[in-house]
Amino acid sequence: MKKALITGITGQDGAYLAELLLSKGYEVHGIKRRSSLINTQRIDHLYEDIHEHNARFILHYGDLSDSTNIIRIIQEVQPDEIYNLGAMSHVKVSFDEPEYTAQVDGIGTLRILEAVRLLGLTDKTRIYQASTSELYGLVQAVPQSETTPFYPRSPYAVAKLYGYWITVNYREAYGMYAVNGILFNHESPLRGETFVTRKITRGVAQIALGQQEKLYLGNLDAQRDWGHAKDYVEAMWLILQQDTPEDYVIATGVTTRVRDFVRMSFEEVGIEIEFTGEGVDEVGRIKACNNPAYQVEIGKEVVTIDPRYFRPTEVELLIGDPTKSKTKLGWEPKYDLQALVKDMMQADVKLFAR
Ligand code: NDP
Ligand code: GDR
Repeated sequence: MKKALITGITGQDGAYLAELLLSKGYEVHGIKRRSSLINTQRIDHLYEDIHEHNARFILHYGDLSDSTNIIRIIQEVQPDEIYNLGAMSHVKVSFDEPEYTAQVDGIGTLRILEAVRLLGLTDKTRIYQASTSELYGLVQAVPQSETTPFYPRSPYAVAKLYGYWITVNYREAYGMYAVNGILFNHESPLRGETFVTRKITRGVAQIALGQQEKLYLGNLDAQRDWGHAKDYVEAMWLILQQDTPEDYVIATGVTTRVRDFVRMSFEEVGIEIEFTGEGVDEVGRIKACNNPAYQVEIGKEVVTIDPRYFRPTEVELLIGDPTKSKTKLGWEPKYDLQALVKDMMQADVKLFAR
């Protein structure tokens, strides 16, 4: 039985990846942080009592800022595959916590690589590093591929740049199977509540149900290449199953503005929205409602710009070129944006209707 170790198992991707690997027959180990409240909601359905024989889902307390802890867990588990998904993953928050972000997202990656090397596991353990389209930052060329130059625009992206290159360096220096998946934005009903897509689908569901007045957002012009996390964890696994270790872009190749994601989310519940005004004065109002289940007021302002959500330096346009992953990995996403919005909206309407 293959053993996988996932850092960031309590996060969106960790939860979907754990589910996928369990379905493939892996023994799955995950690193979770100690917190004052239970933080395992996304993986509770996978939990198995460790007192039972043959439990295939095992959690370990740990933190990417603690080398000794990382070394001990890797030594104990002796994993065939490590998926390093743990990170302070919020771009805006990284401007408030730049040093911590560097420690965890940058040096944390080094801690994993170095632990595998020190423990003599370089021939056994394959390592996946969760790299990001945020590396491209300020647009150099589109669509962005494995050969597009990087220009990171946040402490998060700069820390991930270190993670990217130290992974490449350990591969080249020590012959390790250590690879980067350069994943573009991927979302799901499990997405953290403060990322823009989930903030929108939660807000729209609550506005439709009469539980919230309006949605405050930042830059509506930003363009993102959004896919579904379920599809993207399949790609992570494929990236570690190849004969030669290489880095891959994972994306849909389609980009959409934040404003249009808002529009599509309202449409999903039968509400038409109209945007007027410019810059910080732009607002979104309800134009029509074709769903008798919702008593919304036509003309009501439901989207307002709040500059507090602007970033000191923004990434305006991301659109990935998935040619290499399609041809070499045979990877194709099953969800398009419409199907993603539908999945998220249905889940949030259900959540708030309860
Ligand atoms: P989440 O924010 O949902 O999950 C992050 C995970 O990392 C959580 O389990 C979190 O634990 C854990 N974590 C945070 N800090 C530490 C730490 N100091 N030590 C150990 N674990 C820690 O992110 P996603 O699941 O969306 O993303 C997974 C990875 O992929 C991240 O590295 C992210 O940067 C990267 N990525 C994500 C993309 C996306 O669109 N989702 C695109 C490209 C890259 P806790 O639950 O306790 O907070
Ligand atoms: P991103 O995701 O920064 O791309 O990083 P996020 O959803 O936070 O922002 C996407 C775009 O939407 C704009 N935006 C807002 N963003 C948030 N969070 N809240 C708002 O109210 C809001 N209004 C507009 C942002 O300015 C931005 O342009 C995500 C994370 O998962 C990273 O970890 C990952 O590496 C990248 O995706 C790929």
